[in-house]
Amino acid sequence: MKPLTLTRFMIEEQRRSGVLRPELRLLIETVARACKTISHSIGKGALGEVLGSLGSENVQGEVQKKLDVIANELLLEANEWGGHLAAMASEEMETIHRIPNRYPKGEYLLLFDPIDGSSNIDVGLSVGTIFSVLRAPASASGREITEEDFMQPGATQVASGYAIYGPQTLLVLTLGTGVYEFTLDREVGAWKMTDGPLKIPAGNCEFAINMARHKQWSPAITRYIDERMEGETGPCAKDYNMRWTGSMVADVHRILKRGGVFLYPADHRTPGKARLRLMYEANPMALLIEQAGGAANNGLDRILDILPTGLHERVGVVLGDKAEVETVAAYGHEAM
Ligand code: AHM
Ligand code: MG
Repeated sequence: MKPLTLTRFMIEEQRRSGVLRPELRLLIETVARACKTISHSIGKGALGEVLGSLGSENVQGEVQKKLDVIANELLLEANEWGGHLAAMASEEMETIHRIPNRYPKGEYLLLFDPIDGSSNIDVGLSVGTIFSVLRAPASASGREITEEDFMQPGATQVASGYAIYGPQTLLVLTLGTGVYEFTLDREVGAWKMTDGPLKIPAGNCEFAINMARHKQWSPAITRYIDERMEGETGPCAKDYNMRWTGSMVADVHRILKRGGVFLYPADHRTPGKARLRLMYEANPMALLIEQAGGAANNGLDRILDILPTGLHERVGVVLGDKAEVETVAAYGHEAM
């Protein structure tokens, strides 16, 4: 049987659920189209003069790569004129991007990390684009959208996903009814379903963490990792493997397909200090992971319940195999 295209999958989903609105379908199609263009630029590598840094810094004080800026512009341009969005926010921009007055406005809010795992760009390893879709609050109708309108817990996301630019270009998507994977068929330019609904395989003894940051870990995270490092003769009675790519999309994708757990804990020594961003990374990934039968917390509490207080807020992240993620939270609560 021929694989379903992304377009057909969403049209059938719209008929089946009666909940998926045509505007949301168009929005996802537009994001997916922009990801195709980003994939094309990344694929050219050094030949397309898209590698390297720009010499500028983003709002978080990180050096911007050329591709960070190219991908950000592509996503903004692609999504501005379609009429389904009220505003956008990006890891690369200080504040929100309102839809210009020359275009009609819709009810959705789009958030994205245009290139996640930027440190991998120049060495030709996997990077991705992560996105999250919220609905603008009803109270925002007829007035200008503000940052405050984005301050909604991740549980209210109506869709999230990522594109991963690796050996193949893949799109992994949830509309709140399971997680589906699409592969870009470069010859015809279409996204075709290649897996789904994805279910995280339970019991895979594998963790992904940046070990070099162990001084930042809380006693609970240290306990969790130490126990797993003890292997077969330790309390887990199993040998664990470690994997770390420095690219969240790649690490999360591996977990969705093969199981295991991903941890980027907050810095235990400084309240509020963490690496990953709640709204561009933690929330969209947490929705995908939960939809695939896994769990996601900040070391203690469910990520999707956190009420954001700022667009660029950072948060500790533990996600993947439900039993493992719950163990981390149990150790965290015990240590309090
Ligand atoms: P980025 O969006 O600026 O690329 O940063 C996020 C990335 C994640 O993809 C990854 O999990 C993490 O940063 C890697 O951090 P580290 O440099 O500590 O390995
Ligand atoms: Mg990122």
